[in-house]
Amino acid sequence: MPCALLGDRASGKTTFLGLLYTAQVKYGTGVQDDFRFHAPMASLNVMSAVYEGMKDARFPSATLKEEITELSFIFGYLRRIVGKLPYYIRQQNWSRPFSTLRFSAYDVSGEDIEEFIETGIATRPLIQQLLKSVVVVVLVDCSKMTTDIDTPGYRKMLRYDSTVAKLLVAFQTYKKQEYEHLKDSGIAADPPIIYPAFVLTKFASLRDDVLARLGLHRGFPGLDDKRARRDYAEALLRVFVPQTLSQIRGGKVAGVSMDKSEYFLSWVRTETAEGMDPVGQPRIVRTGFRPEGGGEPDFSYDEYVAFIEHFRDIAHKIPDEVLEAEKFQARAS
Ligand SMILES: Nc1nc2c(ncn2[C@@H]2O[C@H](COP(=O)(O)OP(=O)(O)O)[C@@H](O)[C@H]2O)c(=O)[nH]1
Ligand SMILES: [Mg+2]
Repeated sequence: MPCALLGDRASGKTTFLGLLYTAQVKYGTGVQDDFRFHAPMASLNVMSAVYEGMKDARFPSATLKEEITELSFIFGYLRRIVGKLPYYIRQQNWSRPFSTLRFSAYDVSGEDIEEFIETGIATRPLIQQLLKSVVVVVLVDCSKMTTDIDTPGYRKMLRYDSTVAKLLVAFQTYKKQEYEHLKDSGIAADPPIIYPAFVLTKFASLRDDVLARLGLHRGFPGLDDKRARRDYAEALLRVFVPQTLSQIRGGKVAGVSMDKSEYFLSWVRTETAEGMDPVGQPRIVRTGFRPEGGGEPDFSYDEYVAFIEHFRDIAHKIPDEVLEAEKFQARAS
């Protein structure tokens, strides 16, 4: 299943992928034998390089231009029925008994997407691939959240919001057309659903005056209280990405519905020089650090595990009709 990870430039996409890789290494080597993480060589190299850098207290250097290599990865979740299959079959090919989600990261401020938003014409392969996505994860950069609406960061946030909202409408319109094609060719399909999620990146950079203005306390609610998490996250998103939030909360467009969204945090603990504004790149705080190496970045590990687990249900739920649609697309092109 194609899935999209949308982020603005410097919103923390590369860092997110590096942390996801880190979390997955830790999680996957634990008792979790029913989860698989897979990535093309180029992406895996980037993610593990980011991880190695973080073990050295460094963030990835900011991406100034569009990413040359496309970053992507696959989540695989063991299907429940597989328990009944003999061991030797299970061993044959992991992609079969696993439900998989194929994520690609997109720089929303990149040329291809800008052109698509202006013209509405989806000729570029990247855009066609993007529109096929069934899952949409929107990264929102908390360091750009400010009560001062006269800043470049705030203006960038508004522009990002408008672009993502337009993309969401385009997803729905595309899904609707795909559904009509299927029906016309005699394939019985359920009305399409899009599965959205938000990741609040650089959460530790969220400013106290922003929280105070919105009447929010400092701590984000824990993973066991989904409702409180949604309320907290939406209080922020309603102010900083209002159009995107209303697309996601707005229900159906062109008969295509949005599933209930989930909200996740990403943060990395950084060293702060007391009484001074940090100069240059912040240094990452590590746990279990030893001078000879081996420290791990201190980050929101539990949130990443929750992110991985959230998509388990979705991966199993995505109906076979979507697979049919993929086959249909393959034949048509
Ligand atoms: N303090 C803090 N800074 C972050 C975090 N994530 C990213 N950054 C900063 O934001 C910059 C851009 O992040 P990056 O992941 O490269 O963004 P991308 O352009 O969307 O791939 C990094 O160089 C860091 O300085 C975070 O969790 N905390
Ligand atoms: Mg990047």
